[in-house]
Amino acid sequence: MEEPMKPEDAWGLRWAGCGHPLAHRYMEAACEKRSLVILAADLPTVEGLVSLIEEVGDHVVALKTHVDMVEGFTAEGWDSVVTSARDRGMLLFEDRKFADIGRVTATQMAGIYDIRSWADFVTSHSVSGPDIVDGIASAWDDVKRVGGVFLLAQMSSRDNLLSDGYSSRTVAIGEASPHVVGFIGNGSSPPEIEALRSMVGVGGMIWTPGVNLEAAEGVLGQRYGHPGDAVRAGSDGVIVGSGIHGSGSAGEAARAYADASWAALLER
Ligand code: BMP
Repeated sequence: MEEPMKPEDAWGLRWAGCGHPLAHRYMEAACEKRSLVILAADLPTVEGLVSLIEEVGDHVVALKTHVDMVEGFTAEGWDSVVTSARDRGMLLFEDRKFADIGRVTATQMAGIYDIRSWADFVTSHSVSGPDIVDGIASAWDDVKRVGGVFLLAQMSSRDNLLSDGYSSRTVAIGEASPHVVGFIGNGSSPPEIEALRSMVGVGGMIWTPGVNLEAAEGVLGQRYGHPGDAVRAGSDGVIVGSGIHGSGSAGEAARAYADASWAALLER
């Protein structure tokens, strides 16, 4: 196997600019797999998730989950998903999109799914203000783990309410917190990603859903752009769901997204 590229060479300013240790873990893993793919593993069963992880493991850097989507959830079943992802070198990213006050959010990190005990990253809205981030971080503190928060600065769904002003205030909340590792941007629109990158500067991750190699539109208002265009516009991670799990061969699709995203990183 080829030697992985040094992360400082592949990532340039982003490596030095993103001080969070989990951002560094992500960038290192991306170099090992030559991929910026975050798999949106939107499947309803543990068995389906584990077999998808096994199929795409070589090309996926982080596993994005919606744990509350799993039918018949049990802690043991979920543990097999977590173990399988970790065995294949993936970081775990729970797309919980927290939005409550800080105190309640801290309790939602525990509870039945105990997100704080296995997730390396979570998503959060910023609509309730900055304290939500401290609520999330306090839950990780309680189990002596470190995690990183991605704030939703933009969305890929049509007619969403996240205006430019909302995005820039979200970025300001993120910049003020050591727990925020980056932002979710709209992967379907390179100009929007460029605008977000200019707000964020070099020192924050931008990960983008709304990415597909074939489709321009998804169901129920989802919009798509090309993974290479997203990365060239300033995205550091392409979040891909149906483009991989909905294709005839998930393994081959994951490789295609990995190749497109990695080539674009090396171009920029
Ligand atoms: P797909 O590639 O199948 O359209 O899936 C996209 C994934 O990204 C979903 O899991 C969804 O929850 C998430 N997502 C999104 O599509 N747009 C956003 O603005 C934010 C998201 O988290």
